[in-house]
Amino acid sequence: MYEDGIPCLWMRGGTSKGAYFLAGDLPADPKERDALLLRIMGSPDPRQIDGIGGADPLTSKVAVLSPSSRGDADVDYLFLQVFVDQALVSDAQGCGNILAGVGPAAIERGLVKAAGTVTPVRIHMVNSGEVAVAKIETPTGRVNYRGEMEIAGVPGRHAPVPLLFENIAGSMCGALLPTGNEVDVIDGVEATLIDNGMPCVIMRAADLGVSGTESREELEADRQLKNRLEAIRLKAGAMMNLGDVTAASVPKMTLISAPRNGGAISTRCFIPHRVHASVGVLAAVTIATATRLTGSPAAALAQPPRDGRYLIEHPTGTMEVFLDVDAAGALKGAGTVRTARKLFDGRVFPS
Ligand code: NQM
Repeated sequence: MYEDGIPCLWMRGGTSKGAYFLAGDLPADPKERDALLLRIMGSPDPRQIDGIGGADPLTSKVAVLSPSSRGDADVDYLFLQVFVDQALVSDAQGCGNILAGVGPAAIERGLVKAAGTVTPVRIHMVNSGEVAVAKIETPTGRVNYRGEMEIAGVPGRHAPVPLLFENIAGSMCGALLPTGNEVDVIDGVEATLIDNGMPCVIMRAADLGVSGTESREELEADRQLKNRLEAIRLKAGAMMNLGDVTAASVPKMTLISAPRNGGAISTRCFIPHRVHASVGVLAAVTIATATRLTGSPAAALAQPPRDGRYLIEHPTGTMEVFLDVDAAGALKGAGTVRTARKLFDGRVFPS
């Protein structure tokens, strides 16, 4: 089977890279589909040498696109995290970086027609059931990837892809604060268990014995820290209505400290076992949201936003997110700007 390969678009979305498929080109049965994706990516293997995955969770991602099942969206987007060194594929989270490539991919594949200079694409994020709007430059009726937008963690400049989110609070956990508390104490560590688009556990880096300025490599080498975080994560997962998260890529374990480069807050994010090279889009929105909760450890460390804009500091720079808050202080929506690039369009051959 699959002697002729499977149509596959390999794209960078924000600071991630992944394989974009049409649902109709993959098996309908999720078990069969996941087994196939593991073979395509080359997992489980820390080097993913026999597959197209990049040996990093940020480059071992899949977007499955289909015509939208809903009247209020143009395209359905199911995100799947293919673990690198375990035979696991998880749909327990969305991905705001891979989302940046969904609008372009939907236009490339004819699921959405380019309409004018900028084509708004309404994307149903199947993982959470919410809709995001991406604005894609289509000046000549085709996607334009070239431009002047620079994002931290990606060399060069590209066309901007603005992303807007609505109603993402409680996307995977049922409520913004699934425990009902702004702060809980797990294994003696104060933590905000929060989901404004991404389930996150937000803790002071200092409470875990680190400064929060360490590099990705330094933190990943700290076995004691990783064991402590995993023990907290397993407890937090159950408290966040996520059940047993042993095999899930959520919640994201986020260490925060005071900003150092003029931003709102500094972050180091375990996703959940490797450290993010920057920060996830929906994770950044969720972290910004936590800074608004007076009981959260994030509030005391954070600097106030400028015009609703929060600069989230991360290991390779900053990500700007915007929170739309009404006069009563209620969150209405969120947004950010990413870029995306079509890298390769072809057929992939599973082993
Ligand atoms: O939070 C990685 C990424 C993500 C997730 C991760 C993301 C988001 O690609 O929206 O984008 O946290 O596993 O940056």
